[in-house]
Amino acid sequence: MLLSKQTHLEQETSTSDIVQPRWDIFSTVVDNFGDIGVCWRLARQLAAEHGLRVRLWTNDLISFQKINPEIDPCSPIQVSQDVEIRQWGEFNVAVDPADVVIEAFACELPSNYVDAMAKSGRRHAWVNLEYLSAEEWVDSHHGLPSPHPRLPLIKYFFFPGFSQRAGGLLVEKRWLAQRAIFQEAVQLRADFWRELGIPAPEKNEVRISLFCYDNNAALSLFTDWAKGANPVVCLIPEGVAMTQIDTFFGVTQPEKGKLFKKGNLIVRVLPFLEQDEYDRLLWACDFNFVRGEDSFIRAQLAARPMIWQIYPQEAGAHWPKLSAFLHRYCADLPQSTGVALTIFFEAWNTGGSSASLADWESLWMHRDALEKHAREWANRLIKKEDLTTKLVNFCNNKLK
Ligand code: TRH
Repeated sequence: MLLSKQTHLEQETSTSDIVQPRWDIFSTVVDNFGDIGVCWRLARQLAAEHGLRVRLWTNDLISFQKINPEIDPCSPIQVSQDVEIRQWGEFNVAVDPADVVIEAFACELPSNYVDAMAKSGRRHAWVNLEYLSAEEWVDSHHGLPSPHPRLPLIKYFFFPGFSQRAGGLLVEKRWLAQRAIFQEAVQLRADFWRELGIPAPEKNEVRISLFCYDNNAALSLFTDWAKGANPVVCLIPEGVAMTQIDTFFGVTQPEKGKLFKKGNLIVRVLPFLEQDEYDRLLWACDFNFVRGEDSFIRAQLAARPMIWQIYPQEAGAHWPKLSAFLHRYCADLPQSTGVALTIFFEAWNTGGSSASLADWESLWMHRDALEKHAREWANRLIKKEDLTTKLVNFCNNKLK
């Protein structure tokens, strides 16, 4: 796509390069959409808010296309939203390395690219962008160097996080202003629902988005919502909670566009949305279930109450991360609300396998406190220095 722009973006030395370092971001899709989701957000923000020239290397254009429909999966070099996108294969990274090199989530750079960095005769800021964690150890590990065992290169660890000392969170300034306007303007929200082909919320309805890993706790949630006092409309991206929709509604293959109803619950299966549209969905709903890393942060910035399903790791390594987040998030909640939220988070993350089930009514009775807290929490996050700004400053310092 737009190959003609490629020449403009080819990374040759020019006068502007002296003041504006060039960036390469490498991302591999292990599973799901979080890796490319985070890297795409970062790349766009670097280009849009910092005016930087960015190449984003990915091994999986098909997953990328799901969150950015502009992507042509057959095109190894293309430009989208001022970011040059390159397909990352063994053979095509024999390029002049950029000044700043981001290795996202320890994806391991191609050895010929690393050799080229060592031989370039220029300084490089080489950073491993780590997964997000709310744990305290992140503060002392953020920014640590790791000298290359063979070559005269140093890689630095950059840890996103919630504290002042950590690497911050991805917060897009251009987006924040739009979120505030969107949430104030009835007409904008009505237009959004119309474009999605969904009626605007009815009085007393609770509108909920649900993005999770395969999670049997969704069954008890569906049961609660179907029996509940208020109508619930639950919006689920295609491919998510399929087994639970099948089991609860007795359907096979719930496809996008389909609607299922039982008692006071309506479930609608949505197409996978473009990333910005998904952000809007989070802004528009009363409550969001999210997962992984990127939707987790988007839900917090949406200033709406949310439940997070953390990416499950072997030997339960994810539980301390979940507790560390809850410890921060619940610190300023009224005690009874914090307890109810913690119980729900834990039940949701055991996937219905523990004795306690995700009990919606016990959580939703705290609606007012949860909503107030969600607004305050979002404002607090927004006031902090964002990840992209911190990363730019960090890398500029390493280039000096
Ligand atoms: O897809 P995920 O489960 O990604 C995970 C996590 O990042 C996890 O930490 C990592 O180890 C694993 O991937 C490999 O959830 P996450 O992080 O929320 O990423 C989803 C992305 O998809 C996010 O950028 C939002 C985007 N998205 C859309 O663009 N449209 C949609 O309709 C939906 C539901 C999501």
